[in-house]
Amino acid sequence: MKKSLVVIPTYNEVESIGSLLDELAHLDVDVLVIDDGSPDGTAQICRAHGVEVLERNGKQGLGSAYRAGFQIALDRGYENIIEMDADGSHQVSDLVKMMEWIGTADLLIGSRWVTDGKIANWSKFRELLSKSANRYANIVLSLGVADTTAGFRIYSGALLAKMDIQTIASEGYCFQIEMTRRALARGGTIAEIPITFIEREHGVSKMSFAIAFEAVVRITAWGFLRIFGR
Ligand SMILES: Nc1nc2c(ncn2[C@@H]2O[C@H](COP(=O)(O)OP(=O)(O)OP(=O)(O)O)[C@@H](O)[C@H]2O)c(=O)[nH]1
Ligand SMILES: [Mg+2]
Repeated sequence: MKKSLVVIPTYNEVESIGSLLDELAHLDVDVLVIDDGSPDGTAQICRAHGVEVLERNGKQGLGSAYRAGFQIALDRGYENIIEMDADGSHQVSDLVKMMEWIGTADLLIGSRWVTDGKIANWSKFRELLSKSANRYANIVLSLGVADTTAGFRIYSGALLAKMDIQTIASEGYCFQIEMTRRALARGGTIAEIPITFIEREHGVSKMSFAIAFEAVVRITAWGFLRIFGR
């Protein structure tokens, strides 16, 4: 067993998963794919690459996929737990840079919205949506993190073990914001490392109105709880 586990949630990523796994094979990491019964055969591709797949019945959401994958990582005692998308948005070359910072903070975030962070292929609308969500979360929750919705991260096992991940309720990209809050609440330190985020060229986005709506509702509710105490 290696020290680091890369947890990759997948739903219909047959066009991009193979090349990602090929690149990860050069790194000193184990890989675990959480596939929600992708009808396109994503899981078969992973197994053909010799990669372990947790296959679940039907699409159960990103949050639930990460909870399942993180629990396995903790049970096995990995020192570093890495999360990464399978759609080509997160690059292995950036992961290599992020891994150089292991040990300097409990949570390393591959960030689009710090100096030298970049985005490619994104519509102005998606850029505005992401920036607005981050700005709103920071105003309401004072997180002090430029990219709280980022899904490209390295958690130390020690921090993740303290985070009671099974009680994280969010399902969409709000999951990332809730995990950021929880990390800070448990005394975790956070550092952001600039990455180049490339919007998917293949496959279908799972971003939806429901996912954005969940974030607005939850952030607002957490903001009220902060102001009125709990
Ligand atoms: N296991 C599992 N994986 C999921 C689910 N929803 C999305 N994913 C995966 O999570 C990663 C991020 O999902 P994306 O569709 O890229 O979502 P996004 O990054 O917010 O939106 P786009 O990049 O615009 O498509 C990808 O690897 C998806 O395949 C799900 O319900 N279950
Ligand atoms: Mg994506």
